[in-house]
Amino acid sequence: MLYSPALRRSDTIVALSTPPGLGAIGVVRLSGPEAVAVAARCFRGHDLTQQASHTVHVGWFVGPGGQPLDEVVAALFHGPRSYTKEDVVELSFHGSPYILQTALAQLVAAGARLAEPGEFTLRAYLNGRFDLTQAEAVADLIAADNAAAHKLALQHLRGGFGQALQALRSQLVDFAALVEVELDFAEEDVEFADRSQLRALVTRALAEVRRLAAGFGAGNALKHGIPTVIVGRPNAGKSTLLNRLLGDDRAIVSPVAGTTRDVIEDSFVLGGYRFRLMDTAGLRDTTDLIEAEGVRRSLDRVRQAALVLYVFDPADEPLTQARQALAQLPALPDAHRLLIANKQDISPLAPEPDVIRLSALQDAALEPLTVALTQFAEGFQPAGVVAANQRHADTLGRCATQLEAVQHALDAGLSGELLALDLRMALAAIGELTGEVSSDEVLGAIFGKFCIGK
Ligand SMILES: Nc1nc2c(ncn2[C@@H]2O[C@H](COP(=O)(O)OP(=O)(O)OP(=O)(O)O)[C@@H](O)[C@H]2O)c(=O)[nH]1
Ligand SMILES: [Mg+2]
Repeated sequence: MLYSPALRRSDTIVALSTPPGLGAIGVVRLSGPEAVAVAARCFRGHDLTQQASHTVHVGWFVGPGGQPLDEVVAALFHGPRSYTKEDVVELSFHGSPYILQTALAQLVAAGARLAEPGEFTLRAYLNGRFDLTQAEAVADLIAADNAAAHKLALQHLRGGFGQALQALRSQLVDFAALVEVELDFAEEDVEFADRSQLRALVTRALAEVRRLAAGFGAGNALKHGIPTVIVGRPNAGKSTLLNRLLGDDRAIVSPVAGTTRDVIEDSFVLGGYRFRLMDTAGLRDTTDLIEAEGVRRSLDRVRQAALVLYVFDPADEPLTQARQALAQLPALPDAHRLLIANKQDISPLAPEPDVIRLSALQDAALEPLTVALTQFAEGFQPAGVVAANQRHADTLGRCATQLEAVQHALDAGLSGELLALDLRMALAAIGELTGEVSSDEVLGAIFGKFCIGK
């Protein structure tokens, strides 16, 4: 869906802001120039059009045929001191789907239009309440289902992400203007824009863009779960461990070596962090085609994981061999590797500093492992604010390319015209990130993902 915000911003919009279905309370929200007037038309009590901002009023909402529908509380927020910076009215009803549907229809009849998904937040953005990365953070905040994702969204909502770039962008704008002025004096061969200062600024912007982009993997992992793979030889108890961590009988467990063939994936939250856990086929040389494919897939997951859990049964695989196998796995250079000696109830191992010993089958709590997992997650937190979604990562990539082009233009002493062009493109890329430069298409893609009423 494409937005044409300019056409629609004069509309007064209405939507249910609480989840559909039965609830103690259901909130219907109005925003726009006619918000108070529309609400007042359906409200018996104080004349809402005569009340001060930031006040609440108890009264009756009048339904079809002038019949009272429900006793409600109306909260008034006059723009710009509201979420959308427009006049906003929030009506709290008893949470009956019948009442709420009827009320919505009544408010539409009284002059409001049903809101599109994310339209309240779109307006807040268009009215300058926050930049685009903050608007996106509102959606992330609502979707956050663990403490780490919540913290990340909150950082973005506070504006940490856009602000640093906005500051750099406005300095670059000044330089771009100076370079363009030079073009007007091309004959006279003057330089208004100090090239070494410009270079330092571009270097700083590039460093910031790269830092934000580098954190994307971590930011994304915190949102969707830290990719954690369980590997080891067949029968080591990998699937048993997965089931225990998930608290669910997700994977088939059997004494037959080679039970798991495909990757089994699910996520769980531990200590406020989400882990995306993958159980894999046991690693061994095999002539069985299907099992060999399973092993190939296991190694594929190892290559993508931030955390590799190597499970072994000391009775089947001596410690030194397990250590070696773990070290030889094709994991990412910064992936964290943990060695887990399983089946301690039947094949006990003496304590070793690099080994977590447990019995996935017997232990009431998997304490040493859960402690290690939480510790890892804490250390995994990216420093400062980082890119959190694919759009940010893509746009940051383009910013970096454009800034590198500016750097190159400066190094090569290219003409003012070319430099000005590169600068303009770099500015456009940064502006796209913060929303200073935005197209309806971008806005549609972002706000279309919101729920209605936000
Ligand atoms: N005694 C004991 N048995 C265990 C423990 N963990 C797993 N087992 C048993 O070991 C056998 C293999 O367990 P699985 O979880 O299927 O092993 P796996 O590593 O997933 O095996 P594959 O899928 O074949 O690679 C099953 O019979 C489990 O019940 C444990 O801590 N103690
Ligand atoms: Mg298995």
